[in-house]
Amino acid sequence: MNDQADQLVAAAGAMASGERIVAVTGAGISAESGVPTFRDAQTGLWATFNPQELATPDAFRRNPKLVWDWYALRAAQLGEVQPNPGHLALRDLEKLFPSVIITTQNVDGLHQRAGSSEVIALHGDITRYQCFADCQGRPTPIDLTALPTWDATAGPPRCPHCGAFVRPAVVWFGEMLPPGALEAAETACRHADTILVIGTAGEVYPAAALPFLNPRARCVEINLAETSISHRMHYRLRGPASAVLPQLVDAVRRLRHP
Ligand code: BJW
Ligand code: ZN
Repeated sequence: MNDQADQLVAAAGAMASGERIVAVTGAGISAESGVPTFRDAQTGLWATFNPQELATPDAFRRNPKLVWDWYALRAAQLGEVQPNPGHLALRDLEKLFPSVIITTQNVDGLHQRAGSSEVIALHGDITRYQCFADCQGRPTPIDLTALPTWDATAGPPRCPHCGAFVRPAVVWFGEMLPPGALEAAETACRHADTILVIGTAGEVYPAAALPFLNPRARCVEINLAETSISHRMHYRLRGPASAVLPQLVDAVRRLRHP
């Protein structure tokens, strides 16, 4: 058996002996649905911009139209993509374990669309909007479809309550995570027997710290490549999440329901 096959069997064995699974997912799980990863999201017109410099409140303040257009393009692209076998394999884990909680950094909604029932969206939702000024308490949701049409060449629409710009309901660098989301994710990890760390570079905090809150949990990384947190994993499975996750879930199924 090669090393990868050994790791898969060992990871499946560790998962099968527990009851509570948490997945910490990142952009890599949606890559094969056709959603560019965060660091690969710069193609065409956007190739000259650093995504880390677009995903900040300062960038929006400096150039609201630039940041708005980047998000509008990405939100429009989501209309054309579907959950992939990786998302579906995570959903299928719910048939094998009493508790499966997905904590995702992704803003694409693909876990929810795949049918996973407990999804904690740590970095928000790119298809929702809110007032940049948080004028009616934090955050003020805004239904874009209920706004009067606006001149998109001039930038984002304005909040109907206070006139500030409307922004996507995502979490930018330097901002707090949605109320309760981090606490819920930390609690899930503290109770987990196995934590699957899937398709994330492990460089953005506090999400990158979640797998290590619980020294009792077994951590399984699924990624195309080594990451900043690979060395802290108990098992490392290399390959595309859309292929590796179905293999892992099949192996666990055979152990739980022989
Ligand atoms: C595949 C694959 C395939 C590809 N199969 N794998 C502690 C230390 C240092 C700094 C900080 C710290 N705590 C907080 C900070 C500051 C900051 C931070 O982390 N900075 C770092 C750069 C160091 N964090 C924050 O500001 C956070 N807020 C916060 O902490 O609030 C409290 C606070 C506030 C103020 C002051 C002090 C404290 C908020 C972070 C918000 C991140 N937001 C973004 C944008 C969301 C909206 C959008 O999408 O535009 O979230 S940034 C971006 O990174 C996005 C992603 O969710 C996130 C993570 O990216 P991810 O998922 O890892 O994607 P990639 O592209 O980086 O990697 C893809 C991976 O997939 C790679 O490994 C590939 O190999 C792999 N892959 N194809 C399997 N098919
Ligand atoms: Zn407002």
